Amino acid sequence: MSDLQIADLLFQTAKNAGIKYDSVCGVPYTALPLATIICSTNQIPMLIRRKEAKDYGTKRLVEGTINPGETCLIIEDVVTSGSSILETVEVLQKEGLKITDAIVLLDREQGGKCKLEERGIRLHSVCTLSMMLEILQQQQKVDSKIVEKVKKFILQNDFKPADQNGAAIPIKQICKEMSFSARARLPGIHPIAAQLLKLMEKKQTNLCLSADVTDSKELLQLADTLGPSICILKTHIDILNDFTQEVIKELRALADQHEYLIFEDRKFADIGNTVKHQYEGGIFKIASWSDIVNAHVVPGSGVVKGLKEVGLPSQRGCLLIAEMSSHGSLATGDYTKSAVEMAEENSDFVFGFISGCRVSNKPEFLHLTPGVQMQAGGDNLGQKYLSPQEVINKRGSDIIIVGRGILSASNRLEEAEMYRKAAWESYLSRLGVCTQD
Ligand code: 5BU
Repeated sequence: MSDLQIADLLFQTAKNAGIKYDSVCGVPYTALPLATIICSTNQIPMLIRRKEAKDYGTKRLVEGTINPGETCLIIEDVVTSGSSILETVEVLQKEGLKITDAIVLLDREQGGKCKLEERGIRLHSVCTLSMMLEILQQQQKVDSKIVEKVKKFILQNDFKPADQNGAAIPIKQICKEMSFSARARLPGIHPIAAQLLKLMEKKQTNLCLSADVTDSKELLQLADTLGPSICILKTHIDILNDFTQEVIKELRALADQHEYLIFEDRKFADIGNTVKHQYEGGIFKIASWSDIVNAHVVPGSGVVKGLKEVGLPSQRGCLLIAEMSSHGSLATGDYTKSAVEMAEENSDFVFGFISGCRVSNKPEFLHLTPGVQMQAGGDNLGQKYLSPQEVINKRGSDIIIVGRGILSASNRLEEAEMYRKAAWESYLSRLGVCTQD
């Protein structure tokens, strides 16, 4: 394969991942010609990192036009532990540049991806060692014994350099995935997602209360008592018998006091122009007080575009309904896939999903799951329940949404605390030993 073809593969990988960048820098030295081809073919400004500063003239470590605040894409041929990419990243960051992504031809799966993610850099590879192995096996270029040996090697050597005691640990054990606070620091993360992830870590809660009560006094009392235990208070504002904007004012003040977000579970599902009015106006004026809203994807992307026109200027966030908890739900398969695609195309406004399990592996998207009770089962109107452990630990969701499981208890606070602890412990156990951050 020629350098031209490799450069094109790298460029296309960045394009497919939807990465936005202003310049490109190749990690010296092997990736320099690749970065050069990418930049000259596509008319992108190029930066060159010198490994040694010149001892005459400008003494610059980076050549090219540096505009602090701009984003530079890193290009590399092969990544092992990620150290050489990080060396280049540090030099560029010192110059005031932002680094959000790196593209490599081959990820040898020896800790690089995790190490970079910890520093807020996403690694995209054209190929991984495992993929290469599979191709070679399919083409019968290697026998199965070698395949097994290499697979074992990858598993054993996907190392993070060392733990606190200096001992190397297989990466798969210690870094199954990122912590909430590490995700909050991901470059380009939606501000609502960042705020939410931070407060979740601070309050140690991934519990969303579904405050499905019809009396505003009861709603406010719930918000005040359970506020410290929750990360989100979910409302159905149109079920209140005595709604006034005064209630909203008090609800908002409690949200700020107890540091949780408000999520009006409005499930918008009309054409863009209509949902825009529903979101902004009417008696509820949802956009003026609800940090988060959600939408069905059944109308197509117009629904998100309409909501975005209202929500984006005031930094609101949206969740797409990728799956539903109810029996016989039609939100499955290709429908769910389309929801994920729509979220990716609108990630300036959409920061996650309502779903029964993790539907996207992008750590910047949050997953919220309704239909949760300690005891599995359901109600007599089609609701289906899973336990917090099942939802968070096994299905990889981030936040449990609980309504009647808490509301029907004689001591709601005690019950909420039980759900909070169960969901939080499931999250910690999902992280494995990667609880340091
Ligand atoms: P429950 O009392 O825990 O069953 O309440 C669940 C809440 O979540 C309730 O407000 C529903 O409207 C909401 N919900 C749901 O149950 N299932 C879904 O798929 C979606 C929302 Br979307």
